[in-house]
Amino acid sequence: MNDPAITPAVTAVADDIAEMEIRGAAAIADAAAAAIGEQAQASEADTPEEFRAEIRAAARRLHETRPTAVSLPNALRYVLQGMEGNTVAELRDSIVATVVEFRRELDQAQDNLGQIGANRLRDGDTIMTHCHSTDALSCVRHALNDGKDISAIVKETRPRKQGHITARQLRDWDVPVTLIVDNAARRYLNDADHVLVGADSIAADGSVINKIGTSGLAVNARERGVPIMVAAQTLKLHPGTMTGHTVEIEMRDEREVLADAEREAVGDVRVENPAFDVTPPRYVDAIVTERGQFPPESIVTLMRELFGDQQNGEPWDERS
Ligand code: RI2
Repeated sequence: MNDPAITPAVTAVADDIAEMEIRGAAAIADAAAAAIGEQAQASEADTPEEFRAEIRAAARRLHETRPTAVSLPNALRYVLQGMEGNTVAELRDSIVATVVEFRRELDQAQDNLGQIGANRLRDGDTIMTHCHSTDALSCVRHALNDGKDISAIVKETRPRKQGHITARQLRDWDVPVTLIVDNAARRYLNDADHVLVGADSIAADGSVINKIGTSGLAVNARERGVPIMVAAQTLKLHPGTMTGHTVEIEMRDEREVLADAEREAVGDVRVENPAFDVTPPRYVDAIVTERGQFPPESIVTLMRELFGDQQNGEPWDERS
């Protein structure tokens, strides 16, 4: 049998995720789910078997792009588990409907967690942010809607400077923003009432896997007595960690760290560029989800409820 046909739309989305043209754990999940929907609609499969094989191949292609944000496999699993029917038309319709439902739930979850997170913020508070997280910003948006004045100290977030996206968004909402380089974070923690970050994955023990630099920020914040709040919808909970697996930390290209001219000037050194790090649960005060807020040590209870204890392979695995 020939390799299953993957549509150009799926390939384009996969490339955009790998290159971080599409980035952020929720955005990646949303784009991947939508791409499976496009695959379903564009499929020219003649048989249900052929159609299923195409969908599985498209999911594998999307899955292999970035390894750390579990929202990606969680989204793909959601959509593929919604695939049902005995004909190509039925299978297609079920996928398209599941993608619509997935997006609705994603938006709803972000909105709900935003309200829960906003309740932790008081009028006049200053937050310190790291990277750009739509879940974290949802908390700020709700606090503003509730009439609270919020100010922000925004970390630049080397090497890709996603802090600029956060700064722009907050300014659009008329939030006073102070942009700082990452190295200045400890100094400015004196002025912060909360550290507010997102997450790419949450492990069963409550560890938070987020943009590189989060763990150092959390340790410093704890030392200064500044509470650390992680905004993460349940799509970020990593079911594999319940069965003892660890979360793979993505290592990205050295060209994100050194431009070509800088590379030459620096000479023959090894450059490492991890995209994420792991913040142990003892440095996190609350994980805010759409299902409520949890001390990190109790997140496993929610994970068991949502995923059960067992994982039996993935719906995109090749079958004989
Ligand atoms: P939302 C980002 O990763 C950041 O680590 C951010 O905290 C996280 O995704 C969650 O983003 P990257 O894609 O889902 O910039 O909250 O490497 O938008």
